[in-house]
Amino acid sequence: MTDTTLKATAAASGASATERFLTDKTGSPSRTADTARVNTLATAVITAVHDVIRTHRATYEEYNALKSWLISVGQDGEWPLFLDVWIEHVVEEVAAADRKGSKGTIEGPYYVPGAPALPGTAALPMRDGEPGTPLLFQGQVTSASGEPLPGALLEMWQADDDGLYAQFAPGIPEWNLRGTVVADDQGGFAVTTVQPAPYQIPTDGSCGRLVAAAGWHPWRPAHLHLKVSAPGHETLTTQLYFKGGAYVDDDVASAVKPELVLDPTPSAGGVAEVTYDFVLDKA
Ligand code: MBD
Ligand code: FE
Repeated sequence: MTDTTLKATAAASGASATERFLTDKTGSPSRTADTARVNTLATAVITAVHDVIRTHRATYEEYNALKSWLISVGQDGEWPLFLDVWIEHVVEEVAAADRKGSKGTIEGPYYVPGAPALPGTAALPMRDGEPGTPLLFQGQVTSASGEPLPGALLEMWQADDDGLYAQFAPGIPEWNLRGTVVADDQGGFAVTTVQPAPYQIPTDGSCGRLVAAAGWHPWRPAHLHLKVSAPGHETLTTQLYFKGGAYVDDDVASAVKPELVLDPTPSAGGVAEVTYDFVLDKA
């Protein structure tokens, strides 16, 4: 660990993720909600739960365990984590069914808008001696019809070599390993960063308790997060993984796709290099 005195806790990262969601993503659901649609979805969810109870002959003890666990998820601020780990991948699958350009995947709970702007060739903000294997990540952003997209934005965020995210774990500079890269006049980018470590769901909160109680594991494979955007095009939310890395074939969040796995080549000076191009659908 880079810092042994500060520990990431479920309650602290959960509170930050909940606050972040409430700030960025809560529109006015009541203004846009369609009664028939709410009826359809809410009835279907409730009926699915009834079916589970009947099929598995769930007991009062289990009902009360569920009730207390659901209460603790809220108390720990872990609704964003729970939903993004175990539910979001299916929402993304349905939303992206007709996409023709690059594959996307889930956003997860740790995106923060407004990361510092950087030129197309740049290093992500990092500490002196930032631990981890240096990585040169380069490529080009084009439209589905093949035209370069000059000035496309690549918002990037990632965990550090301890698997921790700035703004969701203590003791890390605010924008560490977070940046908004502005592609060059050919849509090109060449970003220097470090390879992230796998991410472990906090073990001291309600999601960690579920994982332990069910005999699952709490890990996501190492990944880079990106939102790639350009005027007139659909924003691509994606993640990139590392071939052969731990948990690439067993992501707790089910968010790996074969098209999203990088295979960097070691090159001079211990820097791993990889090229990955993005294709954006027209809006
Ligand atoms: C992460 O870093 C993440 O990307 C997801 C999807 C869920 C939890 C933590
Ligand atoms: Fe992540």
